[in-house]
Amino acid sequence: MSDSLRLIEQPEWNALQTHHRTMALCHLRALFAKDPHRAERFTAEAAGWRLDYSKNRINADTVRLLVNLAHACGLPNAIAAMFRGDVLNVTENRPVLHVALRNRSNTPILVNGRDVMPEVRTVLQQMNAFAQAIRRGEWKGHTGQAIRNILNIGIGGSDLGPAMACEALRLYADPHLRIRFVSNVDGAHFYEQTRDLDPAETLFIVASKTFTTQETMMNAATARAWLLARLRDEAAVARHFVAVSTAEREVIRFGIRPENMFRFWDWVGGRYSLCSAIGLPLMIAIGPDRFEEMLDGFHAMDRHFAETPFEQNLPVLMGLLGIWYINFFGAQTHAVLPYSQYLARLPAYLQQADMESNGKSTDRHGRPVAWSTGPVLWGEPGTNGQHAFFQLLHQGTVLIPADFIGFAAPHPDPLAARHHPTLLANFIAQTEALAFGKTADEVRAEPTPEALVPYKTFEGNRPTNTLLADALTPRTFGALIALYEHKIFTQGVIWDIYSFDQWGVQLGKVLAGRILRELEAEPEPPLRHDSSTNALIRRLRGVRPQHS
Ligand code: G6Q
Repeated sequence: MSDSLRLIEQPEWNALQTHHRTMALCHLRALFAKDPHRAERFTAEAAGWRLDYSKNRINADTVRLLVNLAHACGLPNAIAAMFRGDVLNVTENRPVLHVALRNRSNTPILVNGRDVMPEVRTVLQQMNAFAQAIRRGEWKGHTGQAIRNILNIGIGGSDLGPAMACEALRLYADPHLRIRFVSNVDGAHFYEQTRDLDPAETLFIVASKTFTTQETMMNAATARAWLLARLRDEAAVARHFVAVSTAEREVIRFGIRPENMFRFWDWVGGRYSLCSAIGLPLMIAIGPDRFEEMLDGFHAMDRHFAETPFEQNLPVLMGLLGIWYINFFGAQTHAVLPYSQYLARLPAYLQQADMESNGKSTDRHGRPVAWSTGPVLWGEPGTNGQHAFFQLLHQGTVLIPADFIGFAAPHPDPLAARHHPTLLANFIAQTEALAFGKTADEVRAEPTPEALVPYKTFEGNRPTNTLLADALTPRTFGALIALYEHKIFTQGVIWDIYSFDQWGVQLGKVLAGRILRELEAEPEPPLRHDSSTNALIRRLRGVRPQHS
């Protein structure tokens, strides 16, 4: 995009506005009736995934105009710049190179003229050796017992990815190992995650890029106290703590040996770090081979994103469809609905990936944006959501585009497999119902008393994407996460915002530091906040435990 023309001044944007006036009046019923090949026309495949986007309020012109916009906004150059290692995270002066973490080709990737691939491979080997030692029971705790419990202590990007992935790939995990996650600074989280564990067979992974994050450092200190209270020997720390970080000095200061530290680099953003050493709990759970299969899946989607024309490019298409609804239909939220219990944490993970990346209101020239950017992303696994919030999707007053994610193959357990046709029937039925609804005449013909007809009528015309893979494997899982990462990238480029910083989380952190001092200081210091904040601080100073 040229400096002089902002997004909404582009002729390609205006063309979409004009086109929207026509499309806003079209119903999906009519679009499907007109074109018997519509499903085929609007389906694309990559890296084990099939995206059917035919149940969207689009025609061939919509796709053409959206692709034109992507070109006008410089998406091809932006993709090339990311893979080249350019400094895309300008406000933090860093390249954005999560694609290097799963670069399975022999192509070098340069940061400041230096190939980062040898270091990436070295850390993967270090993780591999460590994961094998734990899985084989060779890594012993301080008292000589094998490790059975792994607790990851981290938050945000150092928690959500591995926590979501361990759940997603549970079927592939070693059932003898318990992998748990502690993130919240609420001490109840640590307490509940450890109360039934024996410290002698517990290993803590302290995962923090900066190794200064308040919550993580507090949980790590508590973990240390918990361990030493039972094992009563400082030397135990070396056998029960490892670190994943970029900050060696802080790691050593905590008492973790450098050889027990797994490194990553400042060019890996927290919410894009699952393929780095942040994935260590996952590698321990599923083993190095499965972890590498996951990296292969990520890489396959990376190549697809970098090399495929936009008309067949899954992340680009999904990004553009999001732009279509957010910027032209005024949608403010986007639902992600996996029809897989294993993907229960996917919406929470994508909430961070998407909302922390594209929840911005300043453009890349420091000006306020004059268009909507990232939506509220939310969701729950199907079929649970159907019995909860789907009412609003079907008959509410807001337009909510939704992604339905499903898998063809049944669960390998024969009893669980018997559920699969029912799961799939619901998966398919929902997108059909959302698109086509039910007319008043159809309701009347049921027959239905006239007074109830308006309540039982479904307008339809509610857009969905269907994402389908053969099975949830490490490979398809990796490809799915990369798909969403690149969708987010696509949208950030078009909205002309910096997707890889997160200044919006700073202010609250700074204020919390000040308020903590005010809560704990004796006597009460002068409070100079507003009257609400002052009153809350006074009310909560010196509160003691109340539970018996
Ligand atoms: C992610 C964010 C943020 C970060 C956490 C944890 O993109 O930067 O969620 O991951 O604040 O930070 P540390 O890893 O430094 O503890």
